[in-house]
Amino acid sequence: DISKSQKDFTFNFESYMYHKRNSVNQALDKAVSLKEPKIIHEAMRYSLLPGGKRVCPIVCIAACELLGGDEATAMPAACAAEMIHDASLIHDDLPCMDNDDLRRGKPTNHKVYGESIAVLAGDALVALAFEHIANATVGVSPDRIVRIVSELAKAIGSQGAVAGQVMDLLLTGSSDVQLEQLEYIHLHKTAILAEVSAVMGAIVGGGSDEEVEKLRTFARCTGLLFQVVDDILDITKSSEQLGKTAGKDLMTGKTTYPKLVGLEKSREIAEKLNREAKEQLSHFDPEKAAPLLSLADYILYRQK
Ligand code: GRG
Repeated sequence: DISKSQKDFTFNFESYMYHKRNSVNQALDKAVSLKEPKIIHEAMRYSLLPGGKRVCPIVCIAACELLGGDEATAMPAACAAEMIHDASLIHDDLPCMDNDDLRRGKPTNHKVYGESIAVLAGDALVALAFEHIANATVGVSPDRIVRIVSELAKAIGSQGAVAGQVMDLLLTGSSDVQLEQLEYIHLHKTAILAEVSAVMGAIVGGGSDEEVEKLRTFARCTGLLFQVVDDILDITKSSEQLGKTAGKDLMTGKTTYPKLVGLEKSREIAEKLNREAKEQLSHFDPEKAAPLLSLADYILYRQK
């Protein structure tokens, strides 16, 4: 059927992302209004809006829609994922962590509001994420809501993002990081939020246990892929800029995939992760799976 296959190929990923990003931004604006005390809500809104790419919330919505749910059902969980993402960025930028001055092209939260407010803004965003899921999710059974609260809490705690961050801190400066350790850090620090976003979307979308696990694996592979491609771009971009073969990471001492296994093997790993991710969706209607399939390709082929 030519018209159907043409439709598959003409799925407009850029336009899909643009429209979903706008919906997410509107929902976040409403979810965090300027209440008293003003300064803390200002600090929360400063990091939340207008924000970054919104990949995690879009993954959450796309997973829900893939299983027949609608955007509104997934929106509170999608916003919660972004609140957690931004809280972790605020904390990660603090002087006691990465000590960064800039984030998304503007001064970091603590540069504007001071360290105490920045710590509290992160804490308040984490708390709000759970409050928002509990209060704003409509048309989902209580047992499914409890499941997503549990999934999200586990994903950010000492078995999840905190574990990834701790391992990263412990291994920073070490010249002997193994591939398994690097993968552990990326899976826990970075991939986990994409993973739980997909899982939450699948659960509120009414997915079976099997469907939820397929989406979990899809997002875990895609999240790790994001990091492998980041490492590859780091090295290829800086060698272009410097006209040398040594990438930026080689000078800063950061452990990366190309440094551990070489550029060619890193590309192979990236392609394998992309295939593994897409395989998870092979039993779904390709038209309905188009947003997530395109996302996995976009992450593999991105040039910046
Ligand atoms: C849950 C508050 C809390 C803390 C957990 C601080 C910490 C412990 C974890 C840090 C996790 C961290 C900073 C991971 C980096 C994630 C990452 C790849 C950020 C960049 O994501 P993009 O490119 O950014 O999606 P935009 O700006 O587009 O949103």
